[in-house]
Amino acid sequence: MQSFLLFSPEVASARASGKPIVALESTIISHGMPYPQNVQTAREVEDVIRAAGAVPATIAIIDGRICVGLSNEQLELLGSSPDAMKVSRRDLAYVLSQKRLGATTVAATMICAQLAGIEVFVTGGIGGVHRGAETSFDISADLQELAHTSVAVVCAGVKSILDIGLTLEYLETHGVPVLSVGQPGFPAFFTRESGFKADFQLDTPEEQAAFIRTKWQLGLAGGVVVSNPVPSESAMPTKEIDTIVRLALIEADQQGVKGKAVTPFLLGRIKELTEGRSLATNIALVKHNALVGARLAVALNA
Ligand code: PSU
Ligand code: MN
Repeated sequence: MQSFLLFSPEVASARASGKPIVALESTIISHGMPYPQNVQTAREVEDVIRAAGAVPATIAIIDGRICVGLSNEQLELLGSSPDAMKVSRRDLAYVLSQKRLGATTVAATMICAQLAGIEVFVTGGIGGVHRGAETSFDISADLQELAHTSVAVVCAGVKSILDIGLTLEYLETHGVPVLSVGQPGFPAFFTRESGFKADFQLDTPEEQAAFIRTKWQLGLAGGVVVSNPVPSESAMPTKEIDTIVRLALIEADQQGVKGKAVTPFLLGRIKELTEGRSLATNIALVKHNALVGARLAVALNA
């Protein structure tokens, strides 16, 4: 599997000199934001990580290789190609063997990060248990990956397109700890509060690093969710986002959207229905997560 990895010069040199590295996913670029803001944001997020003393490694599947660290041209290709496939655990072998262009989800990015020896991964929101999962069985593969793969995932919680309570129950069943930063509450992506609490509030990178190290030293494999709320000034009004999410869910149901298309459909409709205002929130929270993730990677490296 190691032979599939292709490191960018920047990431290769960080590995050689033992610098802290932060993985970034690419589905957020290809399926999460419109072009060209997606490419611009990807670059700015990488710069936030560099400024905080770590090295960014954006991960994607290109030409039969798992690329760890992307050039400007590769980011541009990924962000502007409508045929980039959304790649989760199930899809990795297909995209690699067929040499297709693939954007990695949280689950696939965790797999690739672990292969590359990267312990911290920054994203916007993770997948989870969908509303109505008791009949649809729609539970994101991200949650099973968190159960097994030893990577810390910094996110702004999960969107209320999901059943947040059931998502947290699922994580508890699989022994995945959910940390929060700066508040006891588990955030809901666009808003700072979901109405649910995280398991443990750990505010400093040193405390977070000590927790994560201890978990893995105990032989307790699997991920850790580090939930970091969107900065107050960029949060969306709860009422507005609730109304829009309800509308988007009804449309998905009426149009019979199924399987891996569900999450991108809902994300896309939210963007349209908020007339782009959700995009500003999305960009702000990813950058804030990048800062928290970079500091965590530095602390883990110390
Ligand atoms: N949730 C978000 N933004 C995203 C995603 C989820 O708020 O961009 C993307 C991530 O790549 C995540 C994937 O891993 O969607 C989950 O898709 P699914 O629900 O099909 O597992
Ligand atoms: Mn799904």
